[in-house]
Amino acid sequence: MTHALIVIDVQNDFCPGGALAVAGGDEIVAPINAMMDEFDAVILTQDWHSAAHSSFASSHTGKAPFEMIEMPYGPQVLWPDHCIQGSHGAAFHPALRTDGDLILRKGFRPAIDSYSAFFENDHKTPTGLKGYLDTRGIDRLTLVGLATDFCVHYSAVDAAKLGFDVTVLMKACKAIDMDGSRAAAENAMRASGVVLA
Ligand code: VGL
Ligand code: ZN
Repeated sequence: MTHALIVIDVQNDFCPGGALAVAGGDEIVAPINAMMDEFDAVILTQDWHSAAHSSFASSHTGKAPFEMIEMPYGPQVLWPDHCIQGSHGAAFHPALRTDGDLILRKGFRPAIDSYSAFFENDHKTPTGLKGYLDTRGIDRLTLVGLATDFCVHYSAVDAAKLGFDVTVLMKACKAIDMDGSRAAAENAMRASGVVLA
């Protein structure tokens, strides 16, 4: 099998000091760097939002971060402004190796969020990653990064649905964990056939 490492959103805004900091987010950088050479391909994703993105609470009057809203494509958590295109917060953690094969940006369409590296939050609009993996003959994926319960979770479930052999390396992931989202994500990933290692 051809085995790719997919490093999800290891960006300043998801690390301590960032706008949507995940506790211990920076602790996974060294282990991720160390494992990169073991894979046939390394792909990094980058959350890459337009300013005033519709997933930001600040774009909706009277709404606060971490509230839910109903979008045309379904329920959406409202986030603090984060990972704005070209900002320091959107840059990869400075210690992360970025000498991988592909950097895939997502969440750049103002009207729709994209947790998954494969589909935007309507679960229909493709990012193009499947085509990239297929044309390179990659059939096995290991996912690491931030956050376990959002972008890693949705990417892993979509990857499994698309037929990839998927492992999430839990020790190289960190969760936001709002309202039990970490446990729910672990259950959903297992139910989709993702191996949690
Ligand atoms: C993420 C919330 C909003 C993530 C991205 O990378 O898990 N979470 N945008
Ligand atoms: Zn985001």
